Amino acid sequence: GERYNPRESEPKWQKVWDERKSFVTANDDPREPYYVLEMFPYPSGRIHMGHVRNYSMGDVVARYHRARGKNVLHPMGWDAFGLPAENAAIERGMNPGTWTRQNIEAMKAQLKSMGLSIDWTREIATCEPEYYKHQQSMFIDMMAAGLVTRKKSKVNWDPVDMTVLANEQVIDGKGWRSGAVVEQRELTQWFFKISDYAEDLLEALDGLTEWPEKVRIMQRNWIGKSEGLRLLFELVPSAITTATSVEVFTTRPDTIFGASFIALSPDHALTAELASDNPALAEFVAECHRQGTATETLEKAEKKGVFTGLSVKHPVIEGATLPVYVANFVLMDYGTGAIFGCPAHDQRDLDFARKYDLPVVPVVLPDGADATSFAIADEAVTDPGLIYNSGFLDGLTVEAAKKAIAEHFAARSVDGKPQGKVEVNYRLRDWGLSRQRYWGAPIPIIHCETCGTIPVPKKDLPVVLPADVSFDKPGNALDHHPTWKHVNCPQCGGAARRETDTMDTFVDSSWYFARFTAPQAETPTIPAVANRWLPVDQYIGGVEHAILHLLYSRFFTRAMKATGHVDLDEPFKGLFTQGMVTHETYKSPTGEWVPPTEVVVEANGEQRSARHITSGEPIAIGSVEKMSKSKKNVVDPDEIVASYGADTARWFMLSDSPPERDVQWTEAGVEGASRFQQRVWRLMHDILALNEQPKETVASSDDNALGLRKVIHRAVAGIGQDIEGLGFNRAVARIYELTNALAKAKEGSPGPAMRAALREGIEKLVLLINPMMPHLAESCWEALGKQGLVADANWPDVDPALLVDDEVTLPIQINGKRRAEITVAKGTPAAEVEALVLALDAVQKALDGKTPKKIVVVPDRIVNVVV
Ligand code: ANZ
Ligand code: ZN
Repeated sequence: GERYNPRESEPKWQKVWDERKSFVTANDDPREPYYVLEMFPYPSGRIHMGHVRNYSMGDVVARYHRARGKNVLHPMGWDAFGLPAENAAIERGMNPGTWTRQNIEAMKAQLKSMGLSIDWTREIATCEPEYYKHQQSMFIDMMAAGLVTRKKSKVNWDPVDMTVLANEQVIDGKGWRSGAVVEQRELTQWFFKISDYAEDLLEALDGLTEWPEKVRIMQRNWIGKSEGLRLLFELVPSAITTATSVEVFTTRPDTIFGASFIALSPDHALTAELASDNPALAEFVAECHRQGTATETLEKAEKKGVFTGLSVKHPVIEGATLPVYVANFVLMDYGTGAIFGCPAHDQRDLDFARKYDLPVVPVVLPDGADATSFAIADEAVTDPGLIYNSGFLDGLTVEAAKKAIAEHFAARSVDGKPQGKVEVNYRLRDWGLSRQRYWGAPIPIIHCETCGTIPVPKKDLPVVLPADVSFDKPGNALDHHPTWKHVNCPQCGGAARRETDTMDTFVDSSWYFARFTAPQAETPTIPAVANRWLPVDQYIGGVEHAILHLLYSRFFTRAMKATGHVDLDEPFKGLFTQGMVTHETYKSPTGEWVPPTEVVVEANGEQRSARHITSGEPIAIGSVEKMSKSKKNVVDPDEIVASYGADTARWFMLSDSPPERDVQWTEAGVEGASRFQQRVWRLMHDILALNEQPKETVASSDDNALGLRKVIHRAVAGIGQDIEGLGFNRAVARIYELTNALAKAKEGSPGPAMRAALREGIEKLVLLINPMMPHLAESCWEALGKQGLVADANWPDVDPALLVDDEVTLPIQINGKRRAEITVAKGTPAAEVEALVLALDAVQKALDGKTPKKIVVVPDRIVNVVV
């Protein structure tokens, strides 16, 4: 028969789906809504294999639920603002918008060639005024609702990209894009008050039962709730300050008897006061500022400090004092910006104490340790245990001691205030959204000398980015624009200035899922429509977004609720984070990375060797790594689609590994997928040639046909369950099994019942492969002479009677020893079983011509033969 030709059929079906608007979704469709969404791509220029994997999974879910009769929303758009466009524009002397829109066109064509069931009429690009206009309008609403503030703050400044970075964009003290060492600067910035929602965002994690546990843990840690004590230490009077006390925040007040020093942040008010008269301290503070604010930097840096000359009274040891230091590891924007150090039970404090020769007194005795010999070496001990060396706390557990000491300090006072106060702290900071860059949504604010900071009136929205910008000078091109920022104040009419900061691109992606529900609406959302679609039933994307994007979206949804744009808290009901696509790496004799397209790999048994495709020089096969441009181990989706077709690429992406794990792209794997496609096509033709129609029932006397029907129905039920549980690789495995069963049953000359079962099987198989290989499925469907498109067909029905396992295997014992077994229909009468057993070869042999004394058949259980 003829080979299946994906190059011909794939574009053909894509055109048919387009023309028939097969995947256009109506908001007023009465069927049950189902919203599946993959994280929208950044329009970098080309799609990569990670996208192919992500969108293949989403498409299986979308097509499956369509087939299940749901009204499926499966949209796509572009996360189109951001630095790379600006950098590319600078390099190429192009406007970032032109670059971005070209990329969108190219990538859209690539996505279309994958045959995804996307409603393209809902496409949005966050860089278009039609989109960011609504974002600006919501910013103004959020401002009115008290969810936006402007404050001076220390920011991470990327000296190469000349922009502020969020803490999360600072990796190992360096800018995530530029790699430049990040500095600290003080700037007036716009913030969303995400910290107002810290407790709610934390508590609601428990309800997100369809999220991966690891993502919930990451968010929990990011929010970083800690319950502790604010504790006042009385300063020993000194000529160098008028201050009388220092307040610290601690989560371990139970370790107070082990305290050996106090440390202030370099940014603490008292530090500043002391530094004005203390050059050594001033120099240390300056050094800390050069070090950067990123948490990671601080954690890795050597713990250092300077003694201030001050000391405090020990709050529980009569007559003792503790020295006060300024230390580089104490942050100003957490707790009170001051700590007490207990070196025995905190690693930072221990490192510090060893450096400055401070006492190390253990006060928690780990379970099983001996009080007389227990000592601290290089590692602080954080294991649970009982308090000792601690006066009235001795013998208590850590938890009990925390309570007891909190009560103790609550009852005492320093400076006329309670000495101790229980307090909850969150690590989560407000979300700084200001970016000093051109390619982002303008923050809709006007600064007037007389009236202050005024939101742009909604009738004047959008505040459109000017297209005529130049990137000659580093920094913000909006700021350099000759006219754009000069406006009249909407309030007094006087000369005023536009805000030139633009919004962090994470703002754009924090609500796009809501905009998809009514992408052309005059308002940010149509609340009734958004509420009907949201939350997204299944969201799929990379785990790299586990914290930022997902947390911001959760906050933004709450903010949209507070401002009346939606009526829900949680945007994503189901979340799935997929693994990465990996590939072997290759290196030339000179140590350069070589792309897979230039390598020929030969296998000789276990031994594999590689050479260069043209030069023939030996190539070293390296480790399997995430596909990346830097290691050149990338495979271009376009090339794969051109040579094997989209269905093959999709099938392979889904088949080889569980979706949460990494999948290794191999030539052999792709070829296997391609062969399977041909196999289905041939099988379909072979069965078609049998020229039989499926039948609803089959006589139970036709065991083989009945057996095949059971295999078919079990496959249908199992594959449905697998897809619902996102076990795509298991679904694929079952499809292979079913295909094998059909191919086997077709051998010989099947009778009419079997032919009917085969026809039923192939028709169902086509429906089952449709979510993964939709083009092949349409071609088969057409060849089988079925009405309409398989894209519109229902998921195959399962006959529950065929799922019942109605056979039993009975062990056969001869004189008490198990000699054989027999499989019969459940409930087969004893006499019938007896006859079948006696006819068995194994039984005949064991009897050796004798007649059995007795045969006992326990129906459906066991057969005993006594000779
Ligand atoms: C004394 C102590 C003893 C502490 C001990 C820990 C262990 P979490 O749990 O992450 O909230 N800390 C408080 N404010 C700080 C700041 N601004 N910069 C740096 N460190 C600060 O951490 C709370 C603990 O971190 C607090 O409890 C404090 O050290 C320190 F055996 O107090 B602890
Ligand atoms: Zn004014």
